[in-house]
Amino acid sequence: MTAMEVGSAPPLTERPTWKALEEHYHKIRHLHLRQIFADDPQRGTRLTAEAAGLHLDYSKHRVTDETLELLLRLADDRGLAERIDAMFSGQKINVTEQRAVLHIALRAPVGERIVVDGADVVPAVHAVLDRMATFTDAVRGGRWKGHTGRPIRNIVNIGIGGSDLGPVMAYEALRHYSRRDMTFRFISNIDGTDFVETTRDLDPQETLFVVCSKTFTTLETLTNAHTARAWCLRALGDEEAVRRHFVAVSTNAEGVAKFGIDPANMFEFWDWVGGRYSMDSAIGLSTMLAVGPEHFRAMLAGFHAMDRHFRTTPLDRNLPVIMGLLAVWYTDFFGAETVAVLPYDQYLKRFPAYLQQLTMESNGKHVTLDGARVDYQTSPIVWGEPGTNGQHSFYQLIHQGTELIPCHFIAFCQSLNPLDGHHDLLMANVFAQTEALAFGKTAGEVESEGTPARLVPHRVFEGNRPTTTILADRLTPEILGSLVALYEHSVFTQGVIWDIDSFDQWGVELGKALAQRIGGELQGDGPPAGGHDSSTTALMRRYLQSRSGSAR
Ligand code: G6Q
Repeated sequence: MTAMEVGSAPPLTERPTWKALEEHYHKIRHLHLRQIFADDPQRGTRLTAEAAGLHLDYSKHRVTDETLELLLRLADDRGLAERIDAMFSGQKINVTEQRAVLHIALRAPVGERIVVDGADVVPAVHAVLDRMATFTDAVRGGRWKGHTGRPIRNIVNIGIGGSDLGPVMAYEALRHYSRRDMTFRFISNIDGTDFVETTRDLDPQETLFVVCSKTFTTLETLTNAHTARAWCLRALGDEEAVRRHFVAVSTNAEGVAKFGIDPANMFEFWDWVGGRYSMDSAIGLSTMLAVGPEHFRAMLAGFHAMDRHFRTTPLDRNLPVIMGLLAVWYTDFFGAETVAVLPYDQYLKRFPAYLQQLTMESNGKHVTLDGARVDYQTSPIVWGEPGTNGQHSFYQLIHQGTELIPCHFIAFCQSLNPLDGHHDLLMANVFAQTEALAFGKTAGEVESEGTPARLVPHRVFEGNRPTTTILADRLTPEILGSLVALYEHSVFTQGVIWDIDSFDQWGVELGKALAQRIGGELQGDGPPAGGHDSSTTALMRRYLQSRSGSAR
């Protein structure tokens, strides 16, 4: 089924497959996980799946076999298998921008053929990877020298959104594998504090800036890059220094040259890579500089293993499909508004922030592919923090609040830092939390512990809180790749069900345009131009007064 055919078919909520799920939801919405587990002693092993080094336990979900069957029928009805093929074969499934969506080509092995507009893109992907590796080896080997002949010790990535969140997350996730005698930093915010605090203790002679911008027009990134240039030239005093201290990652060679970066020092990617899907393109240069080409390629192999699984495995055993369908189930039938992502690994501390963009920028959409207003909820809000820290703050609401919050627990059986006793205790918390969330504690159980009657209601846990557990042996570069690809494809699955374009981001574009206009007014001499509402005008005036020192 093509995108257009899906778009012109009956709207989602009028389809028999959707109606069947609605009816089924009303039948099982009060069914408790205590009952579901009691009815099927094998459930904990039956509702699991494995792929690309990841073990998915989805048994603690408020689903029966019938629910899963109905969700899979919905996926068939939406043409999911055909849409997966359409993505992998380079069709222009980003319909509003008329672009192919081929982050999967970034991790395709040599010899695979993926054709866009008549040309196989895989050789170009590998040519860039090879250039990145050569450059990385030169920097890490001390052969790439700064302007004064000193080796590079500090890498500063300048980028924002998709050109920042992936690199930051990947660097933190793979810090264990990174060069400890080098410093890796990230500047994204236009707030000058970000630049000043990030560069405060760095020596410009030993610092290399990697300016990452797909368009090379983004205000924050260009402003920070200009500031970095001035910072560098102030210390090194010679325009020539830019060649040794700046490289760019972009699709816009002209913009890069205009900025003054030698196009020979530019690493290319392509318009068929979305910003939030670009951490495995040249946008990952800082990651490669941190962990080396071999680990970077291992990460790509992990991505690819999950891609293969997603493309070839029947939908009922397909990890991203199962996760995507469960997200739809809670979002649209239970009315759950958020999903908590809870990595029990300190190295994944930026993973929830990365997933916020991946999920919410992709599926936070209000119209279908053909422009009709949806009458159902699209993307859930994603949030989270690493465990066990979150347990001492917001888990209270997940356990006993009035919101239903499906949670993803992500954990590794082997620690990369095995301190005596720590890891068993960390994992004990994973298992204890998912058990408590599912099964809760009844009033009878609370009473039998000798709790005074007036406290019983306060100490009851209703349970029936759904969780997904994702386990892997160790956090390796391969596993990070599989994990990210798992979420990428789960997001795609949800977008297919909702019939939306998961690959555009008009909301982001709006912000870029608005700030340009007001920025111009604030930097002009006179009072703000008219045309704003009274609140915005008053706020701008208040700001200008304070800035000129006349505010009381
Ligand atoms: C990602 C979005 C957005 C983008 C940034 C940076 O999918 O498009 O987050 O990555 O706005 O854009 P540039 O890379 O073009 O600077």
